[in-house]
Amino acid sequence: MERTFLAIKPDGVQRGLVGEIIGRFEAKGFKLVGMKLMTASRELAEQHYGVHKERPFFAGLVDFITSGPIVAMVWEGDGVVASARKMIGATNPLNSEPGTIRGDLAVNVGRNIIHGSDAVETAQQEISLWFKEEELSAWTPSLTPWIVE
Ligand code: IDP
Ligand code: MG
Repeated sequence: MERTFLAIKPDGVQRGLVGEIIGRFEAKGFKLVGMKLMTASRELAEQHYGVHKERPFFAGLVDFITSGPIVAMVWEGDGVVASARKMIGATNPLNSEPGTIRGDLAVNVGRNIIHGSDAVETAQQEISLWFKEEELSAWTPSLTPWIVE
């Protein structure tokens, strides 16, 4: 079953948006399989954003993402990687459609409140970077037959 890595960034936690954001993925019908509140080390953040290491915003991004607790999560469901990206919205919140998390709740690219994996393969790498296998729960929500055929 497809899984994605989502993280509510320090700005989302500081702004009290954890429940609002998690609620959207719950209400959609995806399944939460892992979650922890944690402050990322520099090493972890640099690995996570390694693809951006030559970009001018890299150092500031790592400073920001390690500046306080984040909510790291793994969500599961058919098509969850692409669907979560749609629910999150464009990278720059000023370009994110209303109805998306960034479109509804943020205004600045450096404070865009949530991360979501951009592809199935990236998701697998990010999940193993952030979580140990035993931190993930395989479970069957009793509502599943009312959400998926
Ligand atoms: P994504 O989070 O939508 O996948 P990416 O292009 O992968 O966007 O960039 C990773 C993160 O780097 C963004 O979510 C944002 O926090 C930060 N970022 C991207 N572009 C800029 C920028 O131009 N200025 C400041 N921060 C940026
Ligand atoms: Mg990205």
